[in-house]
Amino acid sequence: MVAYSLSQHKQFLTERQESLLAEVRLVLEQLAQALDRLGSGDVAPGDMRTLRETMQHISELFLLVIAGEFNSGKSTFINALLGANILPEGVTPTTDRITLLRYGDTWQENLLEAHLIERSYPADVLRQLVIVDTPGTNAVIRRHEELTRDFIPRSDLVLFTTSADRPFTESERVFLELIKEWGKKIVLIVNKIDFLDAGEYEQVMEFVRNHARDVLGTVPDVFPISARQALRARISDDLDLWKKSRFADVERYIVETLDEETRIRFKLLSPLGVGQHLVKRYLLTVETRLSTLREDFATLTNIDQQLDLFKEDLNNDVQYHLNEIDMILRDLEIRGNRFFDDTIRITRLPDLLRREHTQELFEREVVGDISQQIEERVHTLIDWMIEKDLRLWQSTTDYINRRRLPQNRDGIIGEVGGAFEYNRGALLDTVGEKARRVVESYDRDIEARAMADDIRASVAATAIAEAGALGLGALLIAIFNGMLLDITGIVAATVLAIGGFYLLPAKRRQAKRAFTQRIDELRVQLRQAIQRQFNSEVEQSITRIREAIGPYTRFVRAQREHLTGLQRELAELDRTMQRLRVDIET
Ligand SMILES: Nc1nc2c(ncn2[C@@H]2O[C@H](COP(=O)(O)OP(=O)(O)O)[C@@H](O)[C@H]2O)c(=O)[nH]1
Ligand SMILES: [Mg+2]
Repeated sequence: MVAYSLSQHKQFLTERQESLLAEVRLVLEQLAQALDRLGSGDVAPGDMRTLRETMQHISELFLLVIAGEFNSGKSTFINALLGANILPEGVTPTTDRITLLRYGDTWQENLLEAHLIERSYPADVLRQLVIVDTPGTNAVIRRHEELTRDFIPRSDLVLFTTSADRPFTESERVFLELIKEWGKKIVLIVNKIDFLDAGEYEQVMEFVRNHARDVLGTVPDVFPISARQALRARISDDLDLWKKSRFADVERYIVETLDEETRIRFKLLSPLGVGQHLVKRYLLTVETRLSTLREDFATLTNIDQQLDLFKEDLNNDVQYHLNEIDMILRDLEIRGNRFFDDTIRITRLPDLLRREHTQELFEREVVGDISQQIEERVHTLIDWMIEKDLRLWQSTTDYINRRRLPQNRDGIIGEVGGAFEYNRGALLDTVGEKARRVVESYDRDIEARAMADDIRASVAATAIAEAGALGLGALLIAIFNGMLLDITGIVAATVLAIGGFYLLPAKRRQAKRAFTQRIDELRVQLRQAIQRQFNSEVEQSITRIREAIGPYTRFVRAQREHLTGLQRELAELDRTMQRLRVDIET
């Protein structure tokens, strides 16, 4: 096998071509790395293979690919070009393989891949290029279409044949679009013009040009020919028929226009076309994912805002209820002072001496149901908080579930969705499931009891240490008893010595002052304890929700960073390739 290639032609490459070649290699290498980073499950294996093949292919001989619908005359065209019946022609699609024709001193045949055969033949035109015969596009024989399609990225120039008797079919249009997507140079061949009279000929050419412009954006070189006439003319040396075949133009194009310099230029452009096509494709993947992530992020922001709102709401409510508790304590203070005014008097001396009776009075008139009143307030808060906590879990579950709904995955499942969509889906399933279970098993009573216990313990531990587990009423009575002892001591003294009388008003004042002071302390301590406890309950509840959705949050953050980086990188590669393209073209 004689291999002519860009690298083996190195002595013919100018310094500039050398450096462009190095740049093309580098940018493709960078693209391969970027696609690797996108994740193995996220890049279609075919695309990775195509990229690798393209990189290898840079150093191979110029590849001229003949594509077009089955029976449009591709094989006949190549035979005419080589001047011999090298390839089988026929109206039935007999071969489902691609044939590579290379220069060789002798006729040889090698099977390269399952559907790729290589033949050598001593035709001069093959010294410069490898000509590829494809089975063609054919809606009926899918396999042919696949084979041809997979081969397109490797080509450096595509000669696209359409048959003049059925020019530009729908499947040809689709196929041309594909060739264009890979950034390939295209030349159009309108074959079998021997079928047409002059009028038809103009019509067909007009039709082909218009459609080519629609699909490609520009009108490519179009060569109307009769391959069959050209082949016959070649074999029988029939000059008239040769002229009729109009084959000379296309041959000149291949042999002369496609000179060494042009071939090198196309050869350098070809991998860029592949690279840019892949960049576009995966930029789209990245963008689709980023837009999914943007919505995910919005969902997380919503959940966050809810949590903040919950905190704020609860804080307001706690303040309100604390003020109410203040009022209760203020009333207590007023009642207490009145009680001291009423009871610490000479006229009440007999009562004062009956301590138990006085204590009962104090309990009834001053203490009353103050414990229950305060507890009620606290319970209202607890109930509010439990309700709100449950509702937070419910709406979090709803938010998560909305992100797992199948319609959110539309258009991104399958090839493009890849590992990203799979991981994201699995994650949302787990997180959503967990949140749902919390909601389902939420027991308000148990939660409320636990919270009440916490608050009681906290109040007992910090606010009113003396009270221990006795509760507020008991505490107040204990305080009162302390004062009462003091006062009864005075009362006893009063009975024994006249001088004690004068002490009584002072003692009353002192008792009132002390009582007020104790109530103030109580108020401050209660306020602090309740506030602290509720704050910590809110934090706990928020932390629990944050932890539950944590894996999702982390996924969204990490992926967003990762994909934003890749997006920048791919866009940069695209710019580099665009610049290289311009460099090569000029
Ligand atoms: N009339 C006419 N028939 C042609 C021409 N070129 C090829 N054919 C015939 O069209 C059929 C298909 O040709 P072939 O080269 O096998 O087409 P392929 O399937 O595209 O390779 C064969 O019978 C050829 O003889 C042409 O220029 N004019
Ligand atoms: Mg054929």
